[in-house]
Amino acid sequence: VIDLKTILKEQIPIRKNEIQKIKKNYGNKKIDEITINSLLGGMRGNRSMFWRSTSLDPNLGIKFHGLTIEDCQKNLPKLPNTYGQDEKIFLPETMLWLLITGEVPTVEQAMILKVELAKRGRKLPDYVDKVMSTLPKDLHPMTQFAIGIATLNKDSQFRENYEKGSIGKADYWESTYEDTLNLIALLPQLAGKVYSNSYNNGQPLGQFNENEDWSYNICSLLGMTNTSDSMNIQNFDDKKSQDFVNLMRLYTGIHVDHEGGNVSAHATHLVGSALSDAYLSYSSGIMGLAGPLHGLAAQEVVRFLIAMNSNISSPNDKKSIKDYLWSLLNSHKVIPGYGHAVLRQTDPRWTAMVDFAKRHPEEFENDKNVMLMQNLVNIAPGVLKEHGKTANPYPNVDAASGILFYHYGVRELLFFTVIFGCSRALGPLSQLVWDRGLGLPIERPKSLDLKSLKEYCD
Ligand code: FAM
Repeated sequence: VIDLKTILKEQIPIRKNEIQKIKKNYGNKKIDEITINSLLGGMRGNRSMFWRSTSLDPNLGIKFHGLTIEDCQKNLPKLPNTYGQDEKIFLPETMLWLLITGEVPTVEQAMILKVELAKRGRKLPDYVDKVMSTLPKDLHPMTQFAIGIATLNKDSQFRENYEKGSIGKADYWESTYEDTLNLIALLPQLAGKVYSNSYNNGQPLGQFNENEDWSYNICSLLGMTNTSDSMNIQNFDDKKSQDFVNLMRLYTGIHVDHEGGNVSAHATHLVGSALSDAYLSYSSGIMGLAGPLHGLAAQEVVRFLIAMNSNISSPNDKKSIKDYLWSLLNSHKVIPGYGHAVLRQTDPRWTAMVDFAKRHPEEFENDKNVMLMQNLVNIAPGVLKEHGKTANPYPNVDAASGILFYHYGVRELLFFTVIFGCSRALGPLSQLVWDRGLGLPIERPKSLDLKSLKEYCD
């Protein structure tokens, strides 16, 4: 079978049956205990959520249906006639197939999905364009993005069918699938619209090319390719243009999901559990991604690297770097890009981004910020260990990602998170389709008031 929807149609009853059997036979089995610390501590570590496709291993990092990032780089197929394709980088379209089906697509399957997404993404509906054009140019890019996504719910097939009463519970997944694919397909257009609104007086910087892939279209709509689709605002030559598109494919391919408990994924899942459609659900995810403890970290790292470079004589000056880090820690600040709530080793997403820089030495050899970013990994973990507080002294993904985009000219730090938001749609929305397919119920944990909490404290 080569069509994603047909595969899904076959898989859903099998998996639904499996889940029903698990519920029936093991429904009362204990998985975890809730402590007062977890109740008051952001539910850290509570195993209380079903997330079908990805799981975060503290040492190996994120796994997509059991595949690490390295496995995905090796196994996800490369597609013929792809602009400037880099052999080590997969297209997010292939990842989307993996997330939804649990299987690595064939080249043919991935091609069909790529073409289908490009078709669905070719035009932002006029009413969305209009709504977004009226937004103040200085409205936060993530607010614009969330508004654009929520506005699309006018076209939600799920919402319309539900209102008409024309579908039953067993059919919900099908229109959710349609909404999901339409939304993902339109994200390059929405990101381009936000970028031109915020930084180019609303004038388009590029146009959508139906023959190209999803990440290429993000770049061309930002005006950042040297092809005829784009204004080429950075004056890229062929190599730089292709490298930038590959950086975008890499970034948007590995940020798709980080299991279910992170704020953007959990928010999408929670809102979706009320049968809100894919557009409303994911615009809530975007609102969460906009928070400084979640999606904004990459921009903090860029600020930190630039500030440090202007305070030290050279990015190779180990002693000054060490002193700078201690001065941060001694003034009770954190070292941005280091540490993680779950990971206990270097984030393999960081490794993949740094590997990109290492494979393009001629591009980055004179970039002081990228040099500093690479040197820090040999210094910051030692300092953090000596400091003695951090559970994980190693770099997380944000330590590398922002500064690479910055290098290519994306200098509008507030915009980084919009690119993150394009990528993050793929995981939580795949889950939403399965939430409907499996008929998962509305989320409704029990909360405790202070009086009840105190009753546990005797
Ligand atoms: N620099 C200095 N101190 C740090 C630190 C860092 N990079 N990471 C953790 N700590 C401190 C932390 O503040 C806490 O101190 P207190 O006991 O005084 O509150 C202590 O070490 C124990 O924290 P933890 O258990 O190791 O980390 P948490 O799970 O509480 O927090 C992070 C995890 C990511 C919020 C934290 O490591 C941090 O603030 N890192 C720097 C900011 C950053 O890079 N954020 C990006 C996270 C990224 F992965 C993402 O989600 N986008």
